Amino acid sequence: MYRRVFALALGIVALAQPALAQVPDPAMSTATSASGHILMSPGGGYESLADAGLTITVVINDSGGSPISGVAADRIRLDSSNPADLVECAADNIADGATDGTGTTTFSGILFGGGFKQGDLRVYVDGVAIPSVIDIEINSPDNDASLQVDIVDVVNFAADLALPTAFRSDLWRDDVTDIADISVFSSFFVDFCAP
Ligand SMILES: [Ca+2]
Ligand SMILES: [Ca+2]
Repeated sequence: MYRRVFALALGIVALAQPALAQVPDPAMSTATSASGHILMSPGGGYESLADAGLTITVVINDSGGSPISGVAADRIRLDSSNPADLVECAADNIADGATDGTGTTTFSGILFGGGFKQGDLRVYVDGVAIPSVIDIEINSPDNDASLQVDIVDVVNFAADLALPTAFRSDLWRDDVTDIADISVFSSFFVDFCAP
């Protein structure tokens, strides 16, 4: 009887070990991309990360540094190092797909949401940040991150036009807030998250 219980216990340990080895360890994982700027809007910016040359490559490893395949896309999210800076539409700004046999996935799509952050983004796995700094600047016509481009954003945008440079409203990113930014803002007015 005792021998059978012991054998059963060994079997449980043997089953448990591979599962433990497959827990993502953000500190052992990496996220890399080129530096640059991209516009985000609740209904989607006008270009994808890939089109902007800013595809983010993520490699997810366990605590031993071994890659983990099959980590679902919705467990891997892109956000600011201070998540309050950017507000994403529900279920958006997740990885392109699950990690492959080398633990790798990418972010290459259009971003959906509001707010602004001048670089210092992170990729989060199960809510924990990978330490790698993603140097991508994001701003949005939804400058107050309410997930709707409305009159509040117009007031903020108009105030910024009086300033020589205001990253929040430099939507056509060239270090100047001018007619080009007005054109971009106007094209996204009343934009909102897809239901
Ligand atoms: Ca808004
Ligand atoms: Ca500009």
